[in-house]
Amino acid sequence: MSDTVQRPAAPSTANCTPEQYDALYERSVQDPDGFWLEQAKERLDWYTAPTKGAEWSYDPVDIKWFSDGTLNICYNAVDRHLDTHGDQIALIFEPDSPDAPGRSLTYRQLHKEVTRVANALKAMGVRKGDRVTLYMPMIVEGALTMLACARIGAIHSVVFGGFSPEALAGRIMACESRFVVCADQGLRGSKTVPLKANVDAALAMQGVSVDGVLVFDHTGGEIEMVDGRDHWFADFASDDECPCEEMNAEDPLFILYTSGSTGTPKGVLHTTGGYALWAATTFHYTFDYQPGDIFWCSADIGWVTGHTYVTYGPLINAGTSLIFEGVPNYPDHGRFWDVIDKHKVNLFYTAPTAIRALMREGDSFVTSRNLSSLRVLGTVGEPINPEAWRWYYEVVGKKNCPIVDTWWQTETGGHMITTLPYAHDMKPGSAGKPFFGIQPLLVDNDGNTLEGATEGNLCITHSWPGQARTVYGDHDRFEQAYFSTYPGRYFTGDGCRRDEDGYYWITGRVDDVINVSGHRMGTAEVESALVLHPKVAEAAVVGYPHDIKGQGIYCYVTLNAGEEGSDELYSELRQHVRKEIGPIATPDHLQFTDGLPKTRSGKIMRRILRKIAENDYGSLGDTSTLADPSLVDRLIEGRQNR
Ligand code: 6R9
Repeated sequence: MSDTVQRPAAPSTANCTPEQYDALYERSVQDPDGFWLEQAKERLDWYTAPTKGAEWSYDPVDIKWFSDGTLNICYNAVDRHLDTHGDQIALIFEPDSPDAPGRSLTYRQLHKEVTRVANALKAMGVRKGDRVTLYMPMIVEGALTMLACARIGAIHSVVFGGFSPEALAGRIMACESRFVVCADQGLRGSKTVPLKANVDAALAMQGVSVDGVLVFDHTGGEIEMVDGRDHWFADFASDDECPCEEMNAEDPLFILYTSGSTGTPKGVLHTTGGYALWAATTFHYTFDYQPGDIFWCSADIGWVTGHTYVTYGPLINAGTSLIFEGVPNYPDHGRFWDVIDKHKVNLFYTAPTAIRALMREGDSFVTSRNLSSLRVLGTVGEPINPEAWRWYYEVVGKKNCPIVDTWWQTETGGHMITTLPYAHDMKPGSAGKPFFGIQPLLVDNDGNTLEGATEGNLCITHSWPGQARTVYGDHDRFEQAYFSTYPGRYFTGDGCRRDEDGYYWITGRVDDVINVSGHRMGTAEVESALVLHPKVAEAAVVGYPHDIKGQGIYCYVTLNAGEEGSDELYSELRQHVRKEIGPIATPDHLQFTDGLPKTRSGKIMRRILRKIAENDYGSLGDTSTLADPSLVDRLIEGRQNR
């Protein structure tokens, strides 16, 4: 049926052979507590080692791991390596422009810098349990600030630097954050990103106010500083002493906002011990991390991938993590490959959308580079089409590098389903096998368990250490969103096929979430942004297949009485969404319509809207229940394809 690509022979150093995978997986599901308590002691340093494993229930939802253990994740990522790895490079910074100076920090320097940032935060008044919002470019100071928060027990909430001031303000308010950390500006593809100006705009909005803003000088661009509120990092006295706060394993570590089917983004909350263990263990096994390896994850720290695999996973393992501020196509489409050659990257982790975009530019950008340092290649964020997989494997990896297609989510903390480099054969397009302790379950729409080779909705049964614990400030919403569709199970929102070899193939979201260039976007968020416009009466947003982005954003819009759709309004609405959410939410297509297809009870029939956006009219299904069946023809006629 599907072709299989053989795994490379396991080198003697391999972290996991096929036999070890089978034995460890078996043990991890037979005796989860024993297995994870053992891993917890092996991979982390504790002030008080835990004796309790999982204490969990999905009905009602209450999840704890290692609840009698205490530790500090910053200590685990930094301090404990000083004696053994003090002079090893911890972070490498590669700037946007290849001509600008880069930077690298040894573990000793990292320790010093993190301590300085932690002391600056304390001087601003940040205390254990406080929320601190980060709005940073991809520079080492982002990772430093995450670690500094963790060091003093503050909860970080990183907001992607591409989000608008409106989106930033919403996330500051939602977790009642009293502190913001930003840089003056960021740089992407030679363009500046006005981060501090966006913070100023966000803080000028009604209901938003903070006690302090910490600003890093990155570009030296012109910005305004508000007296008493804004502080340059450089103005704080450098003080190298700052003890790590002893945290309970279940103390909150971070909040990260992510899109769901309904409403505003949810503040997914992760706690300290379980998350640290999940980051450490998955990084070790999935990438077959070996001491001395240079690891590069191209994700922004504004996403969970950046949290777990730019900052925490590599550093807890005493690895070297590369932070790249730029973009894949500046100054040309060979930039990624230049970065790999320059820093001799061994383990590279990126998204299918980047692979597809680079593949389109032809092989010469890759073949003109050396890339012989590469050993393992990873992908994340969305299903990878077999064609892009082949290109990554053959052209980038020269058939020498196993590919790990890692399926996971903000809510899962780290990898959940992935092949391991020397333990599993690969199937292009399949994420592969469950990670240790992960028990996937496929169910039909009524929640019935499906056995064997089958396709259904992907749930996870037993809890795992890296699992999110709640939605910050709204536990009901957490229960509602993930545990109510199929009671007693964690429902991922993804559809999935399991083949006869037990390999999992993620088919995409089955809810109203779309995946644009690997970024999760709730259709409801785009709809709310559209209806904020004074001329818009109603909006329905769906995803449709897009060659590069995976999915594009297609909006159906009805206007208020007396308003007419026009080219100007078309552009205005696209700009409007951009402003409300950020450039990643810019609609690809917008169709003005005199109505939306609704059932007689008033429910929008998105299935029909999706089919029309996909240009697939043959299978519209039953339209007889529509309040106005003739609308469908008008919608098809007005389909946008600009
Ligand atoms: C890590 C991350 C999660 C959603 C997830 C799924 C999609 C992620 C994937 C994948 C197929 C993979 N997804 N990895 N689909 N294959 N290897 O991306 O987190 O931003 O929360 O998105 O992304 O649909 O449900 P997040």
